[in-house]
Amino acid sequence: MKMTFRWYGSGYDPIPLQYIKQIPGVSGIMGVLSGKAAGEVWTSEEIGELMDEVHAAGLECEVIESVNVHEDIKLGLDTRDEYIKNYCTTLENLAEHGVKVVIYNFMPVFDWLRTELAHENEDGSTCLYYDHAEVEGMTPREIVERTAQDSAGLTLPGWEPERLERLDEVMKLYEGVTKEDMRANYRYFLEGIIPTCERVGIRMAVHPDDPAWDLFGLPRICNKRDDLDAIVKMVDSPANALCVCSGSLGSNPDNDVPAIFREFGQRGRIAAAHVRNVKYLGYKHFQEAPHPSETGDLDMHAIMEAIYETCPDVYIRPDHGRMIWGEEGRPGYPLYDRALGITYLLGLWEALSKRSR
Ligand code: CS2
Ligand code: MN
Repeated sequence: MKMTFRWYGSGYDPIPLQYIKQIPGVSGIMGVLSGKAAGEVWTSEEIGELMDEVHAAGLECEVIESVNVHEDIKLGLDTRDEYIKNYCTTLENLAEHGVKVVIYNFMPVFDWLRTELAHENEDGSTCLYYDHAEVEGMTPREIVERTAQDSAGLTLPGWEPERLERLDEVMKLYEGVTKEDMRANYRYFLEGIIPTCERVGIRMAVHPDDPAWDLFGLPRICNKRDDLDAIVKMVDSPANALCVCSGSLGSNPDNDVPAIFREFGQRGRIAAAHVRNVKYLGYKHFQEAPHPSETGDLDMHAIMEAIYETCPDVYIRPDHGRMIWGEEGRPGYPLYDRALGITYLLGLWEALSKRSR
């Protein structure tokens, strides 16, 4: 297992690499070129600059999160071949610089979605929060505008301005696109990129839909066990793998998160894991909780045990955190609470490893 930390790059992430290096047990970051629009090639030179900076801080960057998939690929438009070609070039360039895993998602239009980015808790901390009843009363544009307003001037993953400029147009393009169509488009994408991955030694790790249910009538096809099963079967290669995210799948109490880790770990199809906790507040209504089991509804010990026993070589990160101790920054991606999460997860890991000896 390698413990990592998501980092958006200088000028995009308020957290200095040196602070990440100071968290005990962190081997590296999950990095990204934040300035890149979906569909653009990441050049070897640009990737090299990121790597030099990260390595100079004494950290590794073996995982990229994310190389975003252009909407035309998800929609199956004629222009997709060009974007798939670019994606392959980016993968080749990343491999040249030692990247082993690329996390991505295949969510239509949005990445993760919340109704509040700074929900106030009694203890004065704030967290990400979601209430479906509220979403049902809003248009996609309204939720996008609210999110942009609440994000402290920083762009959140999946909410890049160039993507959102086209929001109405893209929502229209999705009209009539069924889940079956979406699966066919997904398979086409995988068939286009997995041979390159196999050749250059990269594993693709798809991140599940967050929250784990349908939204605005969009064809979401990655939010339960059977979806993950269908995806890994589309192209049966270890390079076609998963990034299992406990908090995303766990937003839906019908998903048995430890069992999902165990099954796909045993099948050799988990390349990365996001490990965080959620607290259920009602039907399709939750907030993000601190990492320890006792503060939320997921059994974090059972999750870490499933990872330990079935896929001990994965890259892990604590995913999101609350804002505590007066920290200001990118909602969901604070330093302090994610560092606490790491320490807790490493504590579970040490206990698991010593007990099994
Ligand atoms: C992640 C997602 O940090 C996060 O919230 O869980 O944004 C994830 O990085 C993307 O969906 C992967 O493409
Ligand atoms: Mn996640």
